Amino acid sequence: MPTTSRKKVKEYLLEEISNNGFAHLTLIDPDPLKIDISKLSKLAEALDKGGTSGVMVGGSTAFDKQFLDSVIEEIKRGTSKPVILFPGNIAGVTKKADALFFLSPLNSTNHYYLVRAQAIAAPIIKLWKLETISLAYLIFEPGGTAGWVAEVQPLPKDKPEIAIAFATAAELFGFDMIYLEAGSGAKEPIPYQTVGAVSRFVDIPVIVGGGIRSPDQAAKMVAAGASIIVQGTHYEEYLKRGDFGSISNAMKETISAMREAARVKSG
Ligand code: 1GP
Repeated sequence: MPTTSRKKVKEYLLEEISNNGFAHLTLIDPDPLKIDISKLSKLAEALDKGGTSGVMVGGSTAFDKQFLDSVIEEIKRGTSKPVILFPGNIAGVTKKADALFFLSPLNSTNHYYLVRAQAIAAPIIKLWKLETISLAYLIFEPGGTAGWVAEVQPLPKDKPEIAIAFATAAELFGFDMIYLEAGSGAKEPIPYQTVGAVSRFVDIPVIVGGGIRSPDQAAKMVAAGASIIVQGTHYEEYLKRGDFGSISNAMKETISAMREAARVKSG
């Protein structure tokens, strides 16, 4: 979908949230060691059919720019939903995407990850006129690969007051959205109570990801107040089996469980 003929991505996501009570994003890690590029357009088609709202592309260890561009091209062959970059470093930035989560891991202890990498990339992102959605990225214990790479002091999962403090600081700084991250492939997602406590306190959309596998977990995140649910590993596992029909069906089940949770919540 050409960027000129469609709504801006942030506006589109906010509309999804206001119309359905949530949005769903699927994360694809553009790491040549993890992804079979020949399957990506079919994967994107299956995810689209299943009802995901868009595709995020990014990872902590990806650095092959040419491969990143090809990943985006292949995804776009399969879906017209927006492709949003989710960079772990400057190598994760390209103008081929529709938008970019301009993110800072606020609980990092390293200036490079907090703001210097973003500063290096910012002027070119602006010249490209690539849409940016500013994102406070809060990484919870145990931190996973993202937490290790970005040198974070992971937020405790069972201390909502600390998560609320960081999330509120993000809101007052003017970030567009907050991402509560349990780490890709986490055994357990962030506790629903913590997601609920943060979502009730802040007035900007809360994204939740990491370890969300079942429709029930996704639905409970929506019930707790999350606005956007991110899933990656769950669909990567189907992809390894080349089972595209199951990907669509699993996504449909997830979306319908989330819809029901949103209906109950608003009713
Ligand atoms: C990782 O939160 C995302 O940044 C997605 O996590 O791979 O566990 O779904 P999963």
